[in-house]
Amino acid sequence: MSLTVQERDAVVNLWGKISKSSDAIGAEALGRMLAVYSQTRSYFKHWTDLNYGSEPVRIHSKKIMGGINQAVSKIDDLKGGLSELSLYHAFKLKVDPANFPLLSHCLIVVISMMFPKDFTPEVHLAFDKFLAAVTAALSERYR
Ligand code: HNI
Repeated sequence: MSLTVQERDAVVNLWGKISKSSDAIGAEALGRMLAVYSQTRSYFKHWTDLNYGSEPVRIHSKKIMGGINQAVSKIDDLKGGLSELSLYHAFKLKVDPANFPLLSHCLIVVISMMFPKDFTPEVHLAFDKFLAAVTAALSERYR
């Protein structure tokens, strides 16, 4: 499910506009994932506070958004670009890849709320496809 040239450009263009807010986007999205899909909390039991707005959530969300930033910069080779991160989630963290779409969904919700003018239906579609490709790339090294 590869992105068309127009979709690719729409993602890169959106990211150019919103990435300066990536700390805020990430903290909101991760906080929501942990609140709404509470089964995801099981991977973060070692944190002192998993609640929305907490320090560990804010710190970790920066790492996740670093991963999204890396994905945008490797948009033409997501499988190669995210290979190490996929291996890490598969064999070190043992995160069930069924969780990746849950975070993707929270990211879509938060970006659409924070950037309603930029998040047109076309951009929404392109970004959704991009996150599905990120999920596929992150799931690639599980086997
Ligand atoms: Ni994920 C660590 C990126 C989804 C559970 N994760 C990271 C790191 C990055 C990252 C980057 C830090 C790596 C390092 O330290 O070298 N994670 C991403 C991205 C996505 C994602 C880009 C999806 C778009 N991770 C998820 C999901 C879960 C998840 C959906 C579980 C529900 N990730 C983890 C855990 C860690 C982690 C657990 C280690 C956290 C810690 O504090 O030890």
